[in-house]
Amino acid sequence: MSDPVETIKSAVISGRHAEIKSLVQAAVDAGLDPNRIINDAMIPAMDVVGKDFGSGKIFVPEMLVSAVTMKAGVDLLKPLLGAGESRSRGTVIMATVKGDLHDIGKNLVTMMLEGAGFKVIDLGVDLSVEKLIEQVRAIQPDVVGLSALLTTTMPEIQKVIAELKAQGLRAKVKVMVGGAPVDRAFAEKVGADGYGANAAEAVTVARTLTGS
Ligand code: B1M
Repeated sequence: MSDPVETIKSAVISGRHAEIKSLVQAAVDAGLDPNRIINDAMIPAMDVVGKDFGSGKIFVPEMLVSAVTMKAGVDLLKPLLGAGESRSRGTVIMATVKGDLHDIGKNLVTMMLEGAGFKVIDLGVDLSVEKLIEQVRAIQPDVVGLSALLTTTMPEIQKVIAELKAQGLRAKVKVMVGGAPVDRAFAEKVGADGYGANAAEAVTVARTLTGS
């Protein structure tokens, strides 16, 4: 029998979106931990896809089909991951910054935070500084979570933090940042309150920031 982790990883890499739900369901039925399916199969698959794209082996359409395949698998797992705590640990708004359409990582962080008991308001992708500020005013979250996947969009994080300061909102909200090109040094440099290297770490950081 083939290893379900390897089978799912290979399905995401080759973008076999019609098959993914039945493969993931079979793995769940066989008792595989949903976190393992995401962490050991799907995320490493996207790393392979990224490397293949970077080396010119595949192009944007293939990368997109892999992303769609991963999303279909994650959607199936979502209810299983969200069965966590019932009391709210605080409110988080999540968004990818302006110019950035990569939302798989943000969606995973959102799911994990929800599973850990946070109320999460997902504002989607490509959020302008102005829109974010407007939402911070309206929602008054405990934490603003910003995700950036492109080196060209990372500076948007700094712009959001600067505007929060300029609008007198910085002391009222914690800022957590993440995304593949973002690291702790960058987070510190731009004055974020926390940095999560992955979705699980994001939960720990959010709990620390909210004291929950
Ligand atoms: Co794009 N892309 N892409 N892409 N893409 C990358 C990021 C790239 C590294 C690929 C490469 O060249 N090797 C490269 C960026 C290079 C750079 O900036 N230096 C790249 C490029 C160049 C582009 C385009 C410019 C390509 C083009 O059009 N020529 C274009 C830009 C579009 C735009 O945003 N304006 C583009 C487009 C796309 C698709 C639309 C086709 C698709 C995205 C679909 C979607 O998201 N709905 C796509 C994909 C799939 C990727 C790769 C292959 C995979 C990203 C991903 O989903 N990873 C990516 C290569 C790679 O990263 N290996 C690549 C899996 C995901 C679970 O990980 O998002 O890192 P990640 O999230 C992690 C952590 O980072 C962390 O937790 C998550 C879970 O563990 N995290 C946080 C994320 N956000 C967080 C927030 C937090 C805390 C933790 O707190 C708030």
